[in-house]
Amino acid sequence: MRTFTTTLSGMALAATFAATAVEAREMNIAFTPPLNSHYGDAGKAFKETMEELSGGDFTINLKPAGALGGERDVLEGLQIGSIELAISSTGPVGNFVPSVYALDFPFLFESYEHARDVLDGEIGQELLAEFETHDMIGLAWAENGFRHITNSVRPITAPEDLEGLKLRTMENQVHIAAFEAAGASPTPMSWTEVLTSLQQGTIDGQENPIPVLTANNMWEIQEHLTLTGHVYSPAVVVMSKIHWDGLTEEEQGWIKEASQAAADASRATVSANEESGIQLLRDNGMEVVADVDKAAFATAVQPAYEQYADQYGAEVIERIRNSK
Ligand code: EAX
Repeated sequence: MRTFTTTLSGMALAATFAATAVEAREMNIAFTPPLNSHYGDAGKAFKETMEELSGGDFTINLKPAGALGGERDVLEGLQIGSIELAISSTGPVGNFVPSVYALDFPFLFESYEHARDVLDGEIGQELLAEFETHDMIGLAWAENGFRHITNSVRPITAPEDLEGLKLRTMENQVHIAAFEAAGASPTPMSWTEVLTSLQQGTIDGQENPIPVLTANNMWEIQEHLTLTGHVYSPAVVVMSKIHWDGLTEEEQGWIKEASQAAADASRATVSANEESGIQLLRDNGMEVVADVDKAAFATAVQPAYEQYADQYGAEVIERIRNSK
C-alpha cells in the first residue's frame, strides 16, 4: 500500500512540475494597423526576440488591427495593467505624457534621418523616461512615418483646398489646432472608427503615413492623396509599469532588447515601402499630388505653434529645430 501511495504522490508532483514547466508567461502586444504592416513587422520582431531570449518562458501574443481597442484605449489599459504592451503612434500619447506633444508639431522634422537621430539621441531618451511617472515604461522609438492627406472631395494642391474639409485627425490637440488654422474642419477620432466613417461619409478625409494607407487599401475609400508630409509621426514601444515592475532585471533586459528590435523593424519597413507604397496607391487608382508647396502648408498650420509650443515644450522644439 505504502509503495502505491508514494508512487501516486510522486506522479502528482511530477504533473505539477510538468504543468509549471510548460506554462509560459503570456503577454499581449497591441497595435492598430493590420498584421501586414510596419507595426506588424515590429510586433513580429518583438515576439521573435523575446521568445528566443527567454528560451520560451514568455509567449508574446500579437493583437493587431485594433483588436484590443484604439490607441487611447490601449494606453489606458497599460496604465491599469489590463494590457501588457503596445506599439502606438504618439497621436494620443500627449494626453497621457504631455511632454511627448513636443514631437507632434507640424513640419518640425525635416527627414527620416533627422527624426531618427533626435529620437535615438538625448531628446528621445529623455522623453521615453517621462513615461514612468505616468504608469507606463517607454521602451523604444519605433516609426509610423511622415503623414500625408487623403480625401474624396477634391485634389488638395494648396492649403486653401482644405477649407471646410471634414478631416479626421488623431486625438491630438496640436494636430487639431494645425488643421483648424489651415481652414479644415478637424474631427478627432480613434483609428478604429476611421475606415467606417470614411465609408459612411461622416468625414471627407484623413491623414496618415504611406504604410498605414497601403496596409488598409486606402484606395478603396479615398480618391485623392497629397504628399504634404506635414507631421513626422513617431511610434513608441511601451509597457504597463505594473507588468514591468513584476519582471526580474534580466527579463526587463530582454524586453528592452525586443523593443529595440521592434523599433528597427518598423523603420526598415517604412524605408523599404515609402516609395513603392506611393506607386501602389497610384496603381490602384488614387490621384496623387506629389509636387506640394510645403512652405505654404507650414505657414497655414503655424498658429498651432503659437497656441501650444509654450505649453508643450518650446525648449525641446527649439533643440529639435537646432539639431537639423
Ligand atoms: O498608429 O491613428 C492613426 O492615424 C495612427 O497613425 C494609426 O493608428 C497608426
